[in-house]
Amino acid sequence: MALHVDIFTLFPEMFEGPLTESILKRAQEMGALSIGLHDIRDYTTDRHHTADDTPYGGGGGMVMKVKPLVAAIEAVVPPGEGVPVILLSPQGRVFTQAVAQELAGYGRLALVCGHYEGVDERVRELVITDEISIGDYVLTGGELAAMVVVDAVARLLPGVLGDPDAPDKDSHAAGLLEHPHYTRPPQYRGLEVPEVLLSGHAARIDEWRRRESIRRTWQRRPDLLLDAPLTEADREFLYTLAEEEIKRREEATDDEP
Ligand code: 4FV
Repeated sequence: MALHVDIFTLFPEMFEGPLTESILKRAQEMGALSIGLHDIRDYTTDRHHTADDTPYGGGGGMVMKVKPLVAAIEAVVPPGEGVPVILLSPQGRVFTQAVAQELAGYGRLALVCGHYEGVDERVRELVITDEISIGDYVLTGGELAAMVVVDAVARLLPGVLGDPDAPDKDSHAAGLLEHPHYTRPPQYRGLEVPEVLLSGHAARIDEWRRRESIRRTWQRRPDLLLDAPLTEADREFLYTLAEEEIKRREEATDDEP
């Protein structure tokens, strides 16, 4: 199913590069993805095209005005069709591969990019149906977050990635981090490509990749292992990693004076 994404922003030109290169460009050319860029300032009614104002209650910074934003969204997003209207903000639910897969199931999405201190709260009450954060840090605007969401969702659309199975092999797609990748040359500065990858033995290669995914997840994101779908063989391998770690620590304490 093709996906149409409307993006509401005060800086539409920021989207030039990311949406007009590489995979996102091809996704649009092949009709899997279409983007509507909407300048919120076009929906202001005063001659200065004012889209932000000082906060009630004082305090520094500016707040995006409710009227231009609501006018823009109501002019573009058809009401009652269940189109998610997503505000990008640090207060949103955290964006993950699972959320990307969820959003890739829609035919239409609307992304709202805040700026300055944020948007007037009545925007949330009147038109926002969902709120997403790309991480626990503060950006200057929601534009980069919107690009991240469009990129992660677009590559899940049928036919966008050359290898249709690629999304299923993604880091996080299977709840684990991805295994190491290698390509030519077979040796570089004395570093060899693991023999198994040159063996042509598909089953042994898959087993090696599964183990390396588990090893990397154990080393870097053990928290992911709690929810990852693991086979009995995966658990067996994890126990060996845990035993190795325990032995390593025991030896480390033995060596201490
Ligand atoms: C953000 C995030 C984010 C907050 C104030 C824009 C900024 C400014 N958006 N994930 N993290 N937004 O920091 O999505 O309005």
